Amino acid sequence: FSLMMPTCGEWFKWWRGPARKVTLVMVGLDNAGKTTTVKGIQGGEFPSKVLPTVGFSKVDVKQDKFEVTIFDLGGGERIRGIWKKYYPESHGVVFVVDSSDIRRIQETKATIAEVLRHPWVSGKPVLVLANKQDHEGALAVGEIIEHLSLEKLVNRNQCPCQVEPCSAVASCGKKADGPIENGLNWLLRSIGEDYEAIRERVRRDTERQRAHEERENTYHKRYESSHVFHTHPDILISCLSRAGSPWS
Ligand SMILES: Nc1nc2c(ncn2[C@@H]2O[C@H](COP(=O)(O)OP(=O)(O)OP(=O)(O)O)[C@@H](O)[C@H]2O)c(=O)[nH]1
Ligand SMILES: [Mg+2]
Repeated sequence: FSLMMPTCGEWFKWWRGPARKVTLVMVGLDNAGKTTTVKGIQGGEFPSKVLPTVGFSKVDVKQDKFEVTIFDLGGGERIRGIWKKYYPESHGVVFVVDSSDIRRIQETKATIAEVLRHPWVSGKPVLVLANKQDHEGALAVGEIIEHLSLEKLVNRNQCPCQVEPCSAVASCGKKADGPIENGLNWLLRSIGEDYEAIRERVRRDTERQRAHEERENTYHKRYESSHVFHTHPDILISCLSRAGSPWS
């Protein structure tokens, strides 16, 4: 499921061309290490305390010829509903797994399956970071692939995929050449090799999302106006009188 390599001429044309804007969405269960990973990509020192992300945080980084916007989304169960709002504008996905949390591996499996089969995600490149490898007893890459049935999942959804074992904590404040950097470079290269097609896909998905939201708004407006109709004072009075109101 890997993408075709471009020719030397195409590479040369690309390197001489303008910087490419890429949007990535970073998802995964709460506590997986997404925000710590993003801090590492930004090149900062190891953060002494990382709070759970409520909603999202947006980070801009420059990587080679790419201007990258990363949406680091909160992974808490009640926040996951917002993830899909970021799928249409994303060129690729980073899914972070806590490799040391074997108790939640089934939840991780169900969550990644839901992300990859979403119509605004399938077909796009996905980087899976098997994080927290510094923990004793962390699942190795092979075990993660097996537990998540990843091969079947990416083939079914036509998502080019790479899995990198890493430790976001260990990579913070270090020169950017570790597994997270390798993974990010792979993801950007995959997007770069198919840039025009993915850009067109992003344009189409964003348009569909807008149309979908407009339809929902119209529905809500209609619902609100019918709600107003049902609470009309005359109707309220007639309900009260049926219930044996003292005024009847
Ligand atoms: N040992 C170890 N701890 C890590 C690693 N990455 C993150 N952590 C710790 O795991 C905890 C959660 O990290 P976050 O980066 O906040 O996780 P998150 O995925 O952003 O969580 P939400 O924002 O709630 O979705 C923090 O205490 C981090 O210090 C790692 O590679 N190794
Ligand atoms: Mg976070």
